Amino acid sequence: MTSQAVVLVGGPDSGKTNYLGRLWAAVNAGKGRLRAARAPGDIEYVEEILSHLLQGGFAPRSDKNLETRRTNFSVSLTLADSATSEEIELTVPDVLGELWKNAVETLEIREHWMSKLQASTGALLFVRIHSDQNVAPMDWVTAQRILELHGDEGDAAKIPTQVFLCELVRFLEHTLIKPPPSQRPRVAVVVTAWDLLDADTSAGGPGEYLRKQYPLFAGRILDTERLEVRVFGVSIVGGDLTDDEAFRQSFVDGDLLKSGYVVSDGQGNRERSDDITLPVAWLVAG
Ligand SMILES: Nc1nc2c(ncn2[C@@H]2O[C@H](COP(=O)(O)OP(=O)(O)O)[C@@H](O)[C@H]2O)c(=O)[nH]1
Ligand SMILES: [Mg+2]
Repeated sequence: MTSQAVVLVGGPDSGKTNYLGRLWAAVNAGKGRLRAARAPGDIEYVEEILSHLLQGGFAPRSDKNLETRRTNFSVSLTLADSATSEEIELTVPDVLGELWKNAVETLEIREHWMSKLQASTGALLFVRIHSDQNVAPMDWVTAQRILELHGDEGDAAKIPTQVFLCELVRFLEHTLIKPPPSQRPRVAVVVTAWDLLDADTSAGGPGEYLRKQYPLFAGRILDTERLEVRVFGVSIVGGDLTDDEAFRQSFVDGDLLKSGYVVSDGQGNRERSDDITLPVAWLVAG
């Protein structure tokens, strides 16, 4: 048995925790491409996230119990259609998005997480639609005005989201290890809260969404020669539990395992699947 480790990276509020909870529901039920090889050591953590979803709400970022948890969550997974019994270890460092934010802002990453990254062959990189933590790049005039008002502090000091994402790609380029025999490490860019998009934008697909919203980042992931990158759009339950009461009600009355979907840019047209494990399955399928 060999084992591969993949990590979850992304800024605060990018959808990591909620995706993990939904992913756990799917791998535990064993219906998707990826299945749990056995129960994780720290099952309470994912069960707690899941219980929020089952009660009809996203796991809140303000939940101190979840956010201050310092466990290094990991679960062993296997591929349903694989002939071998190869196990894949999914590792979630710290779960605190602030870690990645600090790493980019200070160009420093704690030794412990550095070694986690250096032991991983792939990563899920999260970016969320309509997050209030997203920072748009400023045009020159606005930047100038903010500088006049606030000096070096305030919004002018914030790193635009797409610059942040490019920096994370750079981290991954320099740390992820090649999976055997000699392929490039894979990075699945997961665009979360896909359900929040209007029909037109959604129809364009996740690649097109990134090109419009974060052109610098979209170009960066096309250019990289060290990584193999694929973009996915994900809605963990298929709608918005926060602001859409009608959806929330129908979701609570329905089946969590039948909710949610993944979109990806296929061969010329868009592919949609109800298997929420797909981005991780693609990472490890090799
Ligand atoms: N509409 C919608 N919102 C989502 C989805 N996934 C996450 N969110 C929102 O994103 C917020 C942050 O998610 P969280 O998992 O806490 O992000 P983290 O800080 O990266 O762990 C949640 O509170 C939800 O409001 C989704 O699939 N659909
Ligand atoms: Mg979180």
